[in-house]
Amino acid sequence: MVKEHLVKLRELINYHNYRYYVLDDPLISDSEYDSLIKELEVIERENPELITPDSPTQRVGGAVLEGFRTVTHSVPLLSLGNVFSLAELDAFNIKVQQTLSESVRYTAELKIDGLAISLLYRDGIFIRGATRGDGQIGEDITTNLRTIQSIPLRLRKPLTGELEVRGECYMDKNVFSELNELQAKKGEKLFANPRNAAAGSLRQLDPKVTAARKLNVFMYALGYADALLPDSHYQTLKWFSEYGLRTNTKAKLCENIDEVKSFIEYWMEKREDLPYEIDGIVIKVDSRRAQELLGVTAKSPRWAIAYKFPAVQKTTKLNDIIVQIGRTGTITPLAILEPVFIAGSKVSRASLHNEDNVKNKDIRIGDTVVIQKAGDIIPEVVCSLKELRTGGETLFEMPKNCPSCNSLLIREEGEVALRCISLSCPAQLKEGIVHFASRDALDIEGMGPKVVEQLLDAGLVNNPADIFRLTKDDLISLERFGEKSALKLLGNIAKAKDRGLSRLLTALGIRHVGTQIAQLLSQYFGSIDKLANASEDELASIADIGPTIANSIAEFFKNEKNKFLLEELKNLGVKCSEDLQIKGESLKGKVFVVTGTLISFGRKEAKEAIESLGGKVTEAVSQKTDYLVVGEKPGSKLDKANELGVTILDEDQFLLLLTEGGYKK
Ligand code: 3BA
Repeated sequence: MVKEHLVKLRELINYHNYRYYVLDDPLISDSEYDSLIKELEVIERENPELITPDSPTQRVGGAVLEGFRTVTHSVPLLSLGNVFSLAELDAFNIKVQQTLSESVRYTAELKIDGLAISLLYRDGIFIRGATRGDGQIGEDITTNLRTIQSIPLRLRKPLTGELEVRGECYMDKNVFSELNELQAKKGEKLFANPRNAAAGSLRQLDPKVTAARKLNVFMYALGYADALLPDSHYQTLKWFSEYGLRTNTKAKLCENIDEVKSFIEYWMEKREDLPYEIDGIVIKVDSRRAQELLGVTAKSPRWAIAYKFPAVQKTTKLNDIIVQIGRTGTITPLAILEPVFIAGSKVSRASLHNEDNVKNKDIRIGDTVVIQKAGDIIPEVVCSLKELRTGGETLFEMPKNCPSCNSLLIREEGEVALRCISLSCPAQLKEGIVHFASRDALDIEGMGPKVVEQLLDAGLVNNPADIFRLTKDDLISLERFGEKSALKLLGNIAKAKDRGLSRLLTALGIRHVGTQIAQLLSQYFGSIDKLANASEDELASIADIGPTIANSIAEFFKNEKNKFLLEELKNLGVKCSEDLQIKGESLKGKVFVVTGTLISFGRKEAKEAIESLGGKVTEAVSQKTDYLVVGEKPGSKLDKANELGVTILDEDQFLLLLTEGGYKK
């Protein structure tokens, strides 16, 4: 009785889910839908034995993962060739026509700017979802994909055997804007575009986070099916939809290449009106039989091509030009714009690169300017439209003094940029601290530009060391901080103490020392004291370190203020050395996986030993694995390694490899 009702209720919910997410044509209101879910939850709570994994209540699992396993795609996901002009598209069409010697129909589809995914169904139940990865091997992101409402946990029609479908996972433009507003409020890093936001959301180890990100999917390709599907790709898309898989309804079956071109031109105009970003149009030979005749090249099918749209440009008014002060005091001009939406995000600032660029392009305050956004790149001003000038425009001049600390700006010999060389410039301090806490440096989550500004304004932080003196009460005194968020940030600050020398060196922001040089110095010296005591000559004698870097490092450690800062950091318990000193390079570039119990090593020790000789240790066996080290009671990794032909080492052989490389315990 209860069971029958449950089955009916689930069917009803699935049906309305389908109406809403797949057909985009809901029959009931959100609150009616919510009350159905509530009812289901109540019945399941009272009858837990009746809960099934494909129940609509089972989308968000409880457990947080430690990492993602790898998945070998049974049919590789190919890549797509690109064309950038209609002429190139003609060339593609001619080649296709020649091979087929019959008229061809094409399906033209919007090219969604997201991430390719694969969904696997067995007997109609969703059993595994994966990223594309390199096309051969991807990551198992089943738990995250289950949280996406437009992915059915059970197909709408019975289907025996396996079905693997591919598509794109993406984030709607409005969801993206909301997410970034939230990130800004929390002082966390902003995503550059919806694509990055979707990627970041899929990579979450906690499925609850993914669930909150409201991702969406469109399915557009068949990977593998035991069942017989239509020969036409266009009909296959219809078939997907009937089975409950969401497809993009804008796809069009074109009788010839001219219809394809009209489709392209139409969507080039209208792309801004779509709720999601597209970066082109995908053109596919419609008949699967014809597709098979055409075949594939090394990595992409001969029967499909992507027509890529050019970078999006828009015009807007340039209201002002301000200057930005970088962490090292460089001054760069920045355009303040009348806000415009480009490809899903609001643009109100754009880079002008440097003073010479402003002069050469004759860009004036009050001009109407063309701005451009291409992929991941920050928006930039392309040019100004001189014919639209009214006469009220004003020329921009670089300031003589620093807008933050008022000290005289200087232009160093051989450099294009002006610089503020004051040691007590607040703007530089802010950028310096933001950098100190940033992801590649000490990686203090929750300490983005907004929070740093609050801390500086409140006088709680005057140098990087002050971060480690912050108390719960300090943080609670700030706007938007509660007990919980304060404790969380303090926890993150505590974690930052142990990041090790290499990250600390990056964080210090020594001129010309980025993450790579920092790593190199950290491996060479092992502790900050040894580095601080090295002479300029010694530094310059290290491979990859030239005289400019050597000089900059030496100067940094001579500076009294810096010496004091390092002393303070040390006293506050910040780790100034690197545990993992590379003792050799015999395993450089080699990838290891360890399985089973080793007698002479703990897991962690084995990992450190491998890393000390330049090797890398990963969790799962893949085609990238060079060695599988096998202890007692090995797991399924051994089978996998055998399957892939990975070299297998027993403990003796492993020890020999280490000692030959110069490893001593
Ligand atoms: N159709 C991306 N590849 C696509 C199946 C082929 C294909 C795409 C597509 C190879 C989109 C390359 C990665 C991949 C599944 C391989 C689309 C889109 N068709 N509509 C022809 O909208 N981004 N991407 N994905 N297999």
